[in-house]
Amino acid sequence: MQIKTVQTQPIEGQKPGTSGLRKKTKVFMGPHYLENYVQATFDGVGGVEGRTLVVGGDGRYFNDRAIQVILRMAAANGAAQCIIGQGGILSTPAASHLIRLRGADGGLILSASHNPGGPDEDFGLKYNGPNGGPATEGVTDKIFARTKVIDSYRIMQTHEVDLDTIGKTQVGAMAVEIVDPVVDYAALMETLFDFGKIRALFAGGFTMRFDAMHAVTGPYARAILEETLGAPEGTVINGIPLPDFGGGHPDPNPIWAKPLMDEMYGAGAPDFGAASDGDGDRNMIVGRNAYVTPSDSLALLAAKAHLAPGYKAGLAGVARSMPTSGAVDRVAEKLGVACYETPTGWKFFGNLLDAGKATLCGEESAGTGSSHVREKDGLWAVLLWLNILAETGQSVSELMTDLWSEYGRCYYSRHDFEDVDAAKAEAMVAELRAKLPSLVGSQHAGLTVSYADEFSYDDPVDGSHSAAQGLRIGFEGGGRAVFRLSGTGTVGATIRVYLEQVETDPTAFDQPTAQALSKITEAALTISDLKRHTGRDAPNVIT
Ligand code: VG1
Ligand code: CO
Repeated sequence: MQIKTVQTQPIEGQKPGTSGLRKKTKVFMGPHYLENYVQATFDGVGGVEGRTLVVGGDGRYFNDRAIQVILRMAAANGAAQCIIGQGGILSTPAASHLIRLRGADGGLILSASHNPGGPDEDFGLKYNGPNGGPATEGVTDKIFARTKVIDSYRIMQTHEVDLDTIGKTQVGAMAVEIVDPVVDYAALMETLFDFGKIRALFAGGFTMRFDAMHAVTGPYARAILEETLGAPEGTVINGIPLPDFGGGHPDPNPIWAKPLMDEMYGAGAPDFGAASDGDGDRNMIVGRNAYVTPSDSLALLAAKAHLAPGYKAGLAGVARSMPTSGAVDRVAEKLGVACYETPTGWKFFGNLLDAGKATLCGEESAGTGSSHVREKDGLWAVLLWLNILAETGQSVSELMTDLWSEYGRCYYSRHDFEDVDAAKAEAMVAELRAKLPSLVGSQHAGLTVSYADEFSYDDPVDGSHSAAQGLRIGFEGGGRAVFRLSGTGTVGATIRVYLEQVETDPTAFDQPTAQALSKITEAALTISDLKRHTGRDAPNVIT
């Protein structure tokens, strides 16, 4: 067993985005690419000598081989121990929990989340810190700085580790422990929710469909929903993680989880439907004939979390990403707790959770989570919903109608323009940024602009400043349009346009979303001149 120092050169484009580094799988598999980034990560976090790391991924193509490389590099860099999910599997929230539970110094999570997987699709790698959360901006800046100057990496030349057998082994002097990926996570869930009540709900004939989308949540959902809570076998569909996710996008929204949507809106629909994404940190919630927008789901969970044992003392505060609708703000106001607005990406919630300023956090992109880990958590959200359904005896649509009657309905939609020429997307943003000050008071599609600004964030805990986090345009009457460029794509640029309109008249709660948002949509497209810049008439995906 020999430690080898391999000469390398900086490789372009290793800049972590919203959630770690994401690239085409073949780019990651290219000469020195993965190795460079892993060494830059180790260097960027101050070295891993004597440290304990958690390692696991969503099971996508290249997951297992990349883990072998990471293990040999961790050993060569002097790490004391690596804890790995059996088969190389760990959902993002389970990895976050394991880091915290075992007091590890950090972890490497292999995933490109909702991006498709396979040799011609996407791969990703992110570093999480000792609190179990995604590396902060400060840490990712250091990692990125290393990628630009790196000239060598260290790797041990040794045998492969058997990732499939639970137990302890060694790579050189480094201890390796293969653990069951589900057990610790399931035990945590049992401390938060009333499993007895949920079990009784299923025993009483309540029906559910959980679409794991051939991704990492399958084993977790089967163990918890079917084996522990007694939901009938077949409740979980697409429950075996596949390297290419069955050829789909493991993105839990009405577009990519269409079969589930069809079932929930068809004859004989179950009482409750849910789906999760590639790495298990997102969730989609849908009742019988009742899709719940992620922003509304966050509001409902905030309003009712006290019904679950883990949250019976109430919430310290809530937090949402800036583009997420203001529905949760209204709930927080009534609860008398603080509501924080952060940039997109879970890394910004970590400090608020660590400092005890927030208990629940969420994003419009179907991420919801709490202080139990430092990542968003798909199955956790589903279990909190189940606990609320069991306690109230109400249906999903009844719960939502009650929420809207009390707080108003925030109509919400996100329009994604994918694979736009990056220069054109940047030009659109630059032009819009320049004209923001002149927009106030102007009229578009019959709506008057009440404010227009660029969102930036001052972290209330560590004082760090994050600039240029999205352009916001508010309209008189409570409407809002937000523009930002995605930081998770691997091809060209994706322009996200977020549209929102609050409706407080209960007789207008049954409008189709597109209709309720038609004026805001028109105003957003006119103001940004999106078509002239990009040549696009319509978004690729509307959620
Ligand atoms: C997207 C979502 C964002 C989420 C991020 C990572 O980022 O909009 O809300 O935090 O994905 O989620 P972007 O930059 O493409 O808009 V996941 O499930 O990848 O870890
Ligand atoms: Co994800």
